[in-house]
Amino acid sequence: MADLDPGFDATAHLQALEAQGYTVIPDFLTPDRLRQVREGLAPHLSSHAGRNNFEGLQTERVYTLVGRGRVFEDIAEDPRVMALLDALLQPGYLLTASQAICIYPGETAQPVHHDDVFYPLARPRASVSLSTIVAVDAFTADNGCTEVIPGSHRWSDAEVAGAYDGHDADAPPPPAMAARLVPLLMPAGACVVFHGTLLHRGGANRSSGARLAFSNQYCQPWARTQENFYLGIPPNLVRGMSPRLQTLLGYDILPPFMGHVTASHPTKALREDYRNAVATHPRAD
Ligand SMILES: O=C(O)CCC(=O)C(=O)O
Repeated sequence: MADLDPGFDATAHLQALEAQGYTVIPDFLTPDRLRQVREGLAPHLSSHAGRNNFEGLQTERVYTLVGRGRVFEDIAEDPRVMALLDALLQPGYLLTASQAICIYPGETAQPVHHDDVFYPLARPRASVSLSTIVAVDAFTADNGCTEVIPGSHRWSDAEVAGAYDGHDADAPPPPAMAARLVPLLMPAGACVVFHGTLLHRGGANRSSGARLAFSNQYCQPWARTQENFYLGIPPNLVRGMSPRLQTLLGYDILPPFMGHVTASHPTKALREDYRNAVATHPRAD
């Protein structure tokens, strides 16, 4: 993992996260990194669309992004994001989702939601996850930029009622809730980091160009992840990843013994000579 830039003011970002539920790192990706991201994504785009109003019928998502190239591996363990997560999540936190989101012209606004809605824990509460969204195209007022409700990370269950809860992706948000959304206008390369409890949505794309972004999301080490990376990323790929990234993907023990593989450390299962202990089962071939 690269070293933490000494100019990065983690304290100021943590204060913003505490106060408003989100913070923006404006210079997150260099122009060269942005170029690598575009090149890495190009082969996976222009082939499909979302399946419902949440994924976006005029939106293209590329899941399991972290497994699709070295540049995405590096970004998933960016030291600035890690510094913020180290302060907000327990050691051993996990990558829970990693996807590109390309919102095409004509897309309507996504349902207002918060990203850790599927953990059945009463609000207000601490977030179980934190999300990042990186603008690959600049986020403008009309191209589908992310919209957030500042301070909503503190809202109670009653206050978030009417937001998307995983059931009806076509239901509009309560007008009073929608009125509080503010657009995140960000230059290409900027990254917003926000609490999993913060209400937000992808905006409508009323422009003539696509809005490309990607999102890595991280959760507490005891929470179930959205993406099943054990099956989604072949073990021979994970074997070549950094120890830090392997931990983010769940190849580590949460003390005292969560995550063991037949009583062994999970990285042993990544070794080329690993022999699965139940491989003698007649149905294992
Ligand atoms: O694309 C965006 O700006 C937001 C997407 C989002 O919040 C989601 O898909 O969960």
